[in-house]
Amino acid sequence: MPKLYDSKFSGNAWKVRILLSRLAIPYERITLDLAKGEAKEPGFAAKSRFQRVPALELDDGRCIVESCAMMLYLAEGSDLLPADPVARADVVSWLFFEQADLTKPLAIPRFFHLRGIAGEMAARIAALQEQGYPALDKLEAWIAPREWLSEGRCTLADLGVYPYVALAHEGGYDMSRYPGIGAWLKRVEAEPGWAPLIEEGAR
Ligand SMILES: N[C@@H](CCC(=O)N[C@@H](CS)C(=O)NCC(=O)O)C(=O)O
Repeated sequence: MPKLYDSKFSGNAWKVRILLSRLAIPYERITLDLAKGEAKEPGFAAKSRFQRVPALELDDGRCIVESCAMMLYLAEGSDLLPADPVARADVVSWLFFEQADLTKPLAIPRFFHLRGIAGEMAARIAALQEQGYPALDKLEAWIAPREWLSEGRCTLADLGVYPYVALAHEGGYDMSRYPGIGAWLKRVEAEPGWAPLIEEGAR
């Protein structure tokens, strides 16, 4: 059974957990405490070369790092990742957009809020939001007249872009500006296998 190394608040790990659940793949979940520096410990660093979660350890001991690489590996052969090269490239383009344009501007302000240091980091948050809002504007322009990001159905594109957009409000983003995104988030949440970031009852 594969092992998924994650952390409680990681949107990148949430992405992979939603996919594992959607594909009904059993796995062992190992949750690290990043605040205690557990991602930097030598045992974990030997598995995850960038010393970050998520990391997916396969039965033969090989480890896949980078959430989108895990998604591509796990979704191979499923209807979430088209076989046609052009359709596949379109789906994958959203994973690149998420990593290049969305993740940091959305995740870092959230991290400052979660750590209770948003006040002292206000200038940094404002600078990140200057990058994040234009990316969200592009996402809104694309999704508002559509139901799904690619292929006219739920694909890896939607599952990959979803987590940090769904969490953006925790970083102080005003998501009321984006009704199209709001409707799309609800569609993703109604998909089979979707699970909340923190399961009900978990502490
Ligand atoms: N591009 C990477 C980003 C992974 C990442 O930034 N992980 C964060 C948590 S979401 C982490 O492990 N940080 C290490 C630390 O805080 O010590 C991915 O998509 O997997």
